[in-house]
Amino acid sequence: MIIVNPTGCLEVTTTIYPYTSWGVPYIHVAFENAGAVASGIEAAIKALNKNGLLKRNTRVIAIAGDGGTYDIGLQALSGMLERGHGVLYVLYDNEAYMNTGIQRSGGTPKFAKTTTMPAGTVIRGKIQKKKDIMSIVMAHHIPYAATANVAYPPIDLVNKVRKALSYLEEGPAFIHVLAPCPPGWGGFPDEKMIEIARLATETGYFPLYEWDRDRLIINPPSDMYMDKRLRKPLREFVKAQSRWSHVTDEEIKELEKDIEDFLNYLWRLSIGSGVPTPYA
Ligand SMILES: Cc1ncc(C[n+]2csc(CCOP(=O)(O)OP(=O)(O)O)c2C)c(N)n1
Ligand SMILES: [Mg+2]
Repeated sequence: MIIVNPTGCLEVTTTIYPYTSWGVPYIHVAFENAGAVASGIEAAIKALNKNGLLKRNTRVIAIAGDGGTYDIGLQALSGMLERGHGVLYVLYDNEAYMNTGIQRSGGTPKFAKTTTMPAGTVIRGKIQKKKDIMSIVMAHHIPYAATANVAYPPIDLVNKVRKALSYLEEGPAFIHVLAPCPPGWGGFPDEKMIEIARLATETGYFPLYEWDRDRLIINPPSDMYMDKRLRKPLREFVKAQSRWSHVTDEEIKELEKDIEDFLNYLWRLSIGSGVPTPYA
């Protein structure tokens, strides 16, 4: 495999000169062009294979942050998806530009405070909702897209990566992974990171689902949490983090309503897929 990684926390923590954590070919690219560079590498591998100069099926995996994907890299990503390059693109979403000091991104959720959207009495943190990046990706009708969460590595995340790689002959695959940033989200020690990540799914805030050849499948345990009664209260997730320490009960209700609406939207998409969700 060849890894393509734009600037961000993953790059700064794994490539500190003169060391590297990568045991495979790795290319560091600019913030905005992971999709374009990955496309070029994939096309080159195809051409070399065709000419008999390479006799291997080398896979190309791009791994980029939310800033590099929702915002500055979106055009390059869309081009890659639209041209149908057989690349796995992994978005690790820590919900802000963390490497440069917690600036808001399109992936930052509503009311979360960042250094560029601090919370006061008038502005309550981020004004806008988190961008629905999965729907944007799904609109390209690529063979495979999925959400995943670092709290569920086996079986869910690992299986999704395997499945995504097995689809690359057909075209691009995309995995959107929620990855909490303890210093950026604040209010909990590093060792609670996985617990916080799990709460994101248990409260319905970050549901797990797959877009598998144009069918939407809601995955366990999210399928269970489609039933409001089985979801954990959103407050448990929100109040554990200092980025939301200022939010009022009314504001939590507003966030809950957005979750309810989004889960209903997912449910409606999944109905047509022929894979019924048990608890909706
Ligand atoms: C064109 C450009 N603008 C700004 C930067 C500075 N910069 C480097 S990393 C980064 C934030 C990356 O955010 P994200 O993609 O979410 O990754 P994270 O740091 O959160 O892992 C910024 C703004 C840059 N490298 N290039
Ligand atoms: Mg980020």
